[in-house]
Amino acid sequence: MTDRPSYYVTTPIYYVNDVPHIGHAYTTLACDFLARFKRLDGFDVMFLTGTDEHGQKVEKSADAKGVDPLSFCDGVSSRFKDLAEALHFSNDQFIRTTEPRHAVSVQDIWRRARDNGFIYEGKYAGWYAVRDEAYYAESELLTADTGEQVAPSGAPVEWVEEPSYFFKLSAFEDKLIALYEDQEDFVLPKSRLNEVLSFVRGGLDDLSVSRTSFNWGIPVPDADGHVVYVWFDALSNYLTATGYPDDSSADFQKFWPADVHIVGKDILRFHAVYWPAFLMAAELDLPKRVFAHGWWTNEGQKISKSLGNVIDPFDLIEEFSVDAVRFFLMREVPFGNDGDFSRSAFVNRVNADLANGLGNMTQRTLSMIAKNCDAMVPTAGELTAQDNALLDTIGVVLADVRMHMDRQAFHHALDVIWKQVAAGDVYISNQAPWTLKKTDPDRMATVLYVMAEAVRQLAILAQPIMPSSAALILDQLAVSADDRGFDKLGEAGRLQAGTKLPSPKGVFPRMNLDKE
Ligand code: ME8
Repeated sequence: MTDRPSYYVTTPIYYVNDVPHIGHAYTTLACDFLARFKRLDGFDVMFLTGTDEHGQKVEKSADAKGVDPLSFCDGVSSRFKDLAEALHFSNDQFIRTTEPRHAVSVQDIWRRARDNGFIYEGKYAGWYAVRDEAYYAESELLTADTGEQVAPSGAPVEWVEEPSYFFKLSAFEDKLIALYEDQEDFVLPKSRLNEVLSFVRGGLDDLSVSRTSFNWGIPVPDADGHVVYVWFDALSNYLTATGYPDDSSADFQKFWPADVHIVGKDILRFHAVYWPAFLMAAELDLPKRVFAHGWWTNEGQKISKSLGNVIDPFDLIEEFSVDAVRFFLMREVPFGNDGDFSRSAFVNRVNADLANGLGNMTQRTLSMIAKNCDAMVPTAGELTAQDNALLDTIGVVLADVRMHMDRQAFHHALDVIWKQVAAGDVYISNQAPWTLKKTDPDRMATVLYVMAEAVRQLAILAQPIMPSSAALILDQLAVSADDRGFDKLGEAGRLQAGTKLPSPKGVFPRMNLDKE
């Protein structure tokens, strides 16, 4: 047992009606960035992702392919696992809602809510959008260009009438408002709280939480013919993965309640309204935060299969590199805002910050050391004010980076680190070790030592966003695997003069705008 603090971060579980695209990669990447950061910062982390496999949408997709739902789910779910591998995601678990342990968990939450008086039998008559797996009130519907009534998301709706169990959502209006008021930062970014509040203040109708017109789902306990509504089923995954309902489970005790559910803005209502209400009904602790990020478009257009402009993350990784893709997605757009993917923005960003930025700084430092210092960490003489200024500021940026990571302001965290890359660039240009080589070799050695130290610390800080490239840099500085945690920033992990270094290799190649 460790007494390290714990941190639990989750992605949405993705529907298996469609293969993974850049949007799914984005959310999981954000969680991976955070999980890796927390691990290096001394936390015991649980990072969960997975697939959402029940419901009418998945059943219809399987039917359309002429396969049984489970075989269909097996196929698509494994593509999401491949994506996790391709993007070097460090998830501790990959949950599938078709796993037997999940049915046990969902049924347990259901029974608790029911036994507390929050679930009752009735009949649903109203609008349903299969694409969103969501019920809509008549007043929420919009009229499409075709004249048809559609959901606010644009999804087609159908009229549904069936026997159903209802969840007494209406009983939670005041409790939810109190939650948003008391638990500051329950919803981030702050700007998104308004839409949640206005939805709740507008009055909450009871929610239909079982379906009887199809059977691809988890059976409702003690109610023949009913399957649990897919969102009640899906949201419960966050508990299942901790070992719930076994409340003696070490993971449940350590990791529940979750620190943050990171989701796209499209599913904020489910996470910030329904989920806390279900948990309150079952008398379970509430997650500490829901962060809703923005939406990616492709060269200005909505990403959709019908427009044929889906960005395939596997293609991007193949053409560029995993770390370039990871870096671009987190660095380019403030986390929380919408973003546009464009090839030119990608290439410009990666060339500026990686090839010319950290890459160039690393390359210059290591190749000068290889040529002029017997391929060993050089011996530093007395440090000047400029030397100390560079090392001291890099040594303390962690506090700022941590503050931004704790609020999921990932772009700010990267900005803080890349400001130090820029400071390193200014330092090396001012000190011009290539000139000192002839005039003052001892001073050159000191400058190169300071640069190597700067690169070491920046690479340690870059590990969560670019694990492979940062490892390649740290390998070239002969930093051992045990010396790569954040506790080794600053003085604690200083490079030792005389340490033999391997031959330097380029880490970030320049990218071309035109396709080869
Ligand atoms: O909603 N830009 O699954 P889903 C940014 N199964 N993010 C995007 C995106 C885009 N263009 N497209 C998709 C579901 N996403 C439910 C979740 S959780 C208990 C159940 C990301 O497959 C974003 O995170 O439709 C969004 O919320 C999620 O994929 C929707 O995935």
